[in-house]
Amino acid sequence: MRKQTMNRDWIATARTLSEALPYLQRYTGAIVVVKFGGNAMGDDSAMDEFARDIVLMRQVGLNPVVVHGGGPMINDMLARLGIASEFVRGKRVTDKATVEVVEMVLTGLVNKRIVQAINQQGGRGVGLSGKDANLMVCEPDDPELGFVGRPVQMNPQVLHDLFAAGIIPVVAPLGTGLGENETFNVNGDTAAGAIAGALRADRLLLLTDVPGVKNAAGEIVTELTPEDVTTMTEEGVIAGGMIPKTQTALAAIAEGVRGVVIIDGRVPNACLLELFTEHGSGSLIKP
Ligand code: X2W
Repeated sequence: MRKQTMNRDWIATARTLSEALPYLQRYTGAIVVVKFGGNAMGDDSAMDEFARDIVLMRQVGLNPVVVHGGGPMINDMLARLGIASEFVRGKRVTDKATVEVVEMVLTGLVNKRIVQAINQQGGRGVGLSGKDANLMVCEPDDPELGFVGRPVQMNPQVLHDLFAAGIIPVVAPLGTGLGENETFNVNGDTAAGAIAGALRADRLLLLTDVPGVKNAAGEIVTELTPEDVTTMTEEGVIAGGMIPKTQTALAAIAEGVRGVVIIDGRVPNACLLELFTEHGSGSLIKP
């Protein structure tokens, strides 16, 4: 039954949709890579809301790709199995036993949870990892880190094929090697940057649990250039956990990604706010 009452909320909803038109037009056909980190995942309702935003993007003519992490979920499973784990410069030291757990947790549990959430919202999500169709071929990143991979060869055709079929690809950050039977654990941000670069994506959205890049006064900077990022990093204003994100952004832009946005995935409808409103959200890094 259609409701006939006209209150402020409904009028505002219609207005929001109407105001989104130029943004919808701007992004038609655009490739948007969304990095969904383990810390941004939250509970079931946050997962459903994220999935709904992704399905909406696809519905209005964008080509979204989800690249996920799952560090906290890997930590939980390693603890249950009694396997100790440590991080060096933000990356997990990954021996043979650890890489098996990483692959099982990311491609098994986390990937399928996201795929299921997308499908429950009426999308067609299909999960894959960097091994599928040789999407992400890696070399060892650093001998100290064991089976941590650095993407050296990307084969993104499979993603274009999935876009053409109306499918939303959901990618777990595992890579295959140049040798036989190698499996590499790739940092989720690194994987998202490499995939966005290979696709020459219009946008890479890095969903995290902080509101964006802060300046020396502690205020969020809404727009910055790669040069600003370099200066702010040299000055120590960009520091700690933000460095891997901004470095991923710079690498992705160097490969032809048109803009990278660091946003707070905990904000409701963070992706929609960024793409379809004047307001935007987080920090946009763009040449
Ligand atoms: C990460 C992969 C998962 C990830 C790990 O083992 O935790 C490396 O550190 P978040 O949730 O995005 O942090 N890989 C090499 O990146 O998860």
